[in-house]
Amino acid sequence: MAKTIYVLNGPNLNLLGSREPEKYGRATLQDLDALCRKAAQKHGFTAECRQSNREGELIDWIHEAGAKKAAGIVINAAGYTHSSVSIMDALLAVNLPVVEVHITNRHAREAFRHHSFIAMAAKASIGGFGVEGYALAITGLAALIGGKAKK
Ligand code: CA2
Repeated sequence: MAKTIYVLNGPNLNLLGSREPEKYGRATLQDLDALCRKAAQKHGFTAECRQSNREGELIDWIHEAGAKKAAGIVINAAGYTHSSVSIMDALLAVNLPVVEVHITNRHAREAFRHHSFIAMAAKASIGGFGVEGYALAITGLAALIGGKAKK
């Protein structure tokens, strides 16, 4: 059975496609999930896509990924990126390969978005490619852990 990559999305990303399209694009969360499933499949993995507006739920899913020995985690913690020591601690605790992804280039935005707690628990970070960045993050994670590309 294909190993699983958890794709976790944080607060407000359920609004993708319906608000601020100039910043976050027109793809919906459903479109994003489909894009991730396709990218994972291409590398011989299954994507388990989840979104929550609650910090504790995101932490529970990180623990679940650890308990189920997932292949890795791709995470856009959204606003929690800049505030959540607890999400960082959970990622460090499960000791899985983590790739941080952001839709926008947070370094080109307000100063408070420049610091990321998630980056401290991640093998790599990517941002500024819109939702396509998730496919790039999955491809990068697969390369890090030795996924099998499918023709
Ligand atoms: O660029 C990203 O992916 C962010 O993680 C998005 C977060 C922001 O706080 C980070 O600094 C960078 C905000 C997510 C808000 O999601 C929305 C999606 C559509 C419409 C409105 C908000």
